[in-house]
Amino acid sequence: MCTLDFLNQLPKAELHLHLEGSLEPELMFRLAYRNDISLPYKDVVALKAAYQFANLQDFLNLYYQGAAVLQTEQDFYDLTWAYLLRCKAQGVVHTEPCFDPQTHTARGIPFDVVINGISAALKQGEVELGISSYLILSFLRHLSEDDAFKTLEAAMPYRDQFIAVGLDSSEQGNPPEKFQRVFAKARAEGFKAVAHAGEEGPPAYVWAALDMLKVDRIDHGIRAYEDVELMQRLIDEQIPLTVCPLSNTRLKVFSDMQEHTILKMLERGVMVTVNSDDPAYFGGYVSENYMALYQSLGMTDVQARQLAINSINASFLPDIKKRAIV
Ligand code: ES4
Ligand code: ZN
Repeated sequence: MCTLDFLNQLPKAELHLHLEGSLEPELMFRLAYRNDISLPYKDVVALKAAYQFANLQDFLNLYYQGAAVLQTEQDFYDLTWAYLLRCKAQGVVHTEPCFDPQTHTARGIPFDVVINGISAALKQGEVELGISSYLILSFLRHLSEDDAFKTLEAAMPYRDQFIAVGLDSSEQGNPPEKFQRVFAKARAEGFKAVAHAGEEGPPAYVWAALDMLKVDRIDHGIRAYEDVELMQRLIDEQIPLTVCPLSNTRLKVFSDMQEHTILKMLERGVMVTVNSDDPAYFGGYVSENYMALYQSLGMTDVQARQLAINSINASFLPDIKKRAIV
């Protein structure tokens, strides 16, 4: 069996995936045409050529521009369904994707259009593809906490359609503590919590996500490697990190995949997992992220299996469902 076949058949969970970041250029053009929106690129080739990023903000600018083609419930359905088909092809049996409601409500798209389109596809994915899922509602950290509170309030009538809140977008200068009260409110309402931290930001942001937001998982978290005490805490408390190798190299967090520390963290006993983040922009879905670790870091099959087991164990699935998979 070749490596890619081995990876694709390993039962995996994906725990860090922005649905808006799974918008492939071909679908972006199709939706732009369908909604009579003009894109500032003449074709898919020109758009893909623009996917050269010096840092996170560079990427976010294009990501928000691309998301503007999403207008109707059908658009959100089509986006989510296309992602689920990729999951099916790659052995992702459970997924916990996130979405950014504020990216859409700020453009006048009603909250219910966004969440109902996504939820319908996720439900269909369970029935037709056998892929279970829990949705995560992410707040944009470059906006105010007040805006996040309004978003949470708008989401409450749909509370059965998502399991957790998250925090994403521009990290530097927008520390976790800015969202301490809205995360406390969300947790009091029974939601789980995750947050991007230690992607570009310092280890202090990972500490703050744990101590002030009281998150269940850290998205990225790779810069925790710089802080000995923090590494020990992650190990002792088995706090999951949802790492995204291709994202980290495309956004220049690591200059080269050979510099990536994910396997060092794994060998130290950190609960790391492999995820694709924004696969349409970073060059691959979850299996391509595993492949990059084989090719650049000499990952073994034993390590790949452990990463897949970690992904199931770090999910929000109940223990009985975890045990049925691993
Ligand atoms: C994101 Cl890679 C990344 N980091 C922070 N926020 C994001 N939103 C979408 N992708
Ligand atoms: Zn992310």
